[in-house]
Amino acid sequence: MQIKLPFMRKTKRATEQLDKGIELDLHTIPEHVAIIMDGNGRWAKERGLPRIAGHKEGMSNVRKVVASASKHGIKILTLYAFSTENWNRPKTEVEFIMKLPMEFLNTYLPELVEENVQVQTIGDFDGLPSHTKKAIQEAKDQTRGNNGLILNIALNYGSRHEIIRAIHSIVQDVQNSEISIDDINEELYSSYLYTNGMIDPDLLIRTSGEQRLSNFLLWQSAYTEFWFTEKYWPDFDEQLLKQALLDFQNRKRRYGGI
Ligand code: V07
Repeated sequence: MQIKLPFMRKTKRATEQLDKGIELDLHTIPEHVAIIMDGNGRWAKERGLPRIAGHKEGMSNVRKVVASASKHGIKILTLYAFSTENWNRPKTEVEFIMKLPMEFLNTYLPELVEENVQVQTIGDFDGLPSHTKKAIQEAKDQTRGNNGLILNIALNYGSRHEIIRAIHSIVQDVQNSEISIDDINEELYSSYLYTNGMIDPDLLIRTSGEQRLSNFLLWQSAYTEFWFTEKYWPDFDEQLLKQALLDFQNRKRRYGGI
């Protein structure tokens, strides 16, 4: 009979990594990683479960991936949790999803505070149900002073809406003489977006095999590296994140070579 001891498993894992010769370069970790967390419904369907079971599993995975991202020194993790288009889903599914921020924060907020994570959001916050807003506002308030990973949740977010909203504000500020037309440049325009003050994403990951942007961070991803995996979001783990980071670093190395 073979007895598995914890230290043996650890040694084996380290050896496998050494064998492959893969280790992350700590100096070129992407600062801002954005993820389209796709495939929760399909994950559930394959198990004969309702779609909402997939969303719930996806929620638990958010917690794990936040820990992995923080461990690898990522500064901003932007997660596409709910798009402006997602309101078209069945009412019961939307209602379930809108309870997830509350459920996530009831379960994990103390840990996030402990881990120095700061919670932020992008998207149309006013358009959310009041119980959802309340839970998130509480999380923002409790983590305001933290200076570790920024967990940036895209909620009721749509990039074209964000762009139009910015144009409205800019035109208004021109009319009020707060700015002049000549002030309008890329930097000023960026400051009118929800992502004001954040650097653009270095790496964008999409799970579940689709290879589109789906109205996510259109302006901000002008120079972003894209990375796709067939795996569904609930199955996206630290191993895969590491693979994405390694691929990102290899691409950067190649561009730097000439
Ligand atoms: C949502 C789970 C992940 C898969 C995609 C859709 C469903 C976590 C949050 C969350 C976490 C922190 C926070 C606010 C929200 C969340 C929504 C949906 C709307 F401050 N998972 N998750 N929010 N899903």
